Amino acid sequence: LSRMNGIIPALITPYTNEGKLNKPVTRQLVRHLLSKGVAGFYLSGSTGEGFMQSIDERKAFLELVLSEVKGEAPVIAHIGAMDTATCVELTKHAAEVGADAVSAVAPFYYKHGLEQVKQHYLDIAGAADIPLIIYHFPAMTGVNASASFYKELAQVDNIVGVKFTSMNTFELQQLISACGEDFLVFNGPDEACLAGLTIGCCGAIGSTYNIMPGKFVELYNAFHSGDIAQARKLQYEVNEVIAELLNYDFIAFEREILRLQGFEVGEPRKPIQQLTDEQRRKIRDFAVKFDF
Ligand code: HMN
Repeated sequence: LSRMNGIIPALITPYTNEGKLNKPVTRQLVRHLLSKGVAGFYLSGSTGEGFMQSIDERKAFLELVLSEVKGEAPVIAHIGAMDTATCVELTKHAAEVGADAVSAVAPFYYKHGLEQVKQHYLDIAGAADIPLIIYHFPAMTGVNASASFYKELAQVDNIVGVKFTSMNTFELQQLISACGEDFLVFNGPDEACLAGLTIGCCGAIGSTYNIMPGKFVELYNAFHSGDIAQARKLQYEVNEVIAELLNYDFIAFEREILRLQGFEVGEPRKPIQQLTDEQRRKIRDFAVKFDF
């Protein structure tokens, strides 16, 4: 599991012009990211548009990525869904096909109590013999679980970590402190990657590692070699891009940057923003000024 320490892109799902999974471009993107030194892949999360895909597509995409990665880096399948049964089905599948871990957001839309949320995670953890990384994303799920909630779940054998997508660094620190050294806590907001590492995250899972993998791997390495000045410089640099990204839907922006980098990953699924020609021009003009 320590293989998961490092920078892990929440992989964009490449589509064809017809909106189907794009196999050759997926292979091309995966190889490229591996060559940049990423520590793994996180599939079908927010960035991967997992919630806008059928169960069969999520399974097929996982199998596709595994067949290209061939054990060179860990592959984490986000199996989160509104209902427990879907999560259980996807977890069993992920274990069968050899994913390294699964991950799940809290069940969303309906307002469940924390007892129900806990049971949901216990059901997923019990579905198969595969590590589970809980995905903490209170802004989207409305589930505001605290350090003590995760401390309890961390006692379960195959619940191995949390991906923490929130800017609340105090809550992050409390979570790491409560769950202990062996528990894997991944930083969620890429714009605060260095902050997360400083607080004690073992790595980071995020969307902009698709478009700036090299910079973030360098940042991670600089941090670990004690060169904080260099790590900070890199964080400031990537944040210029993230500040621009925030003018758009992040998925639409990243797909466009990937296209400019030579990866024809296709359009995001509606209702995600479809860029106008004017917006594409603006992004292109921005991108030429920046060395990805
Ligand atoms: C995922 O599940 O796809 C991502 O890992 C989620 C990730 O934490 C992203 N968070 C959000 O989109 C809210 C970040 O990578 C984010 O896109 C980035 O920090 C830019 O704001």
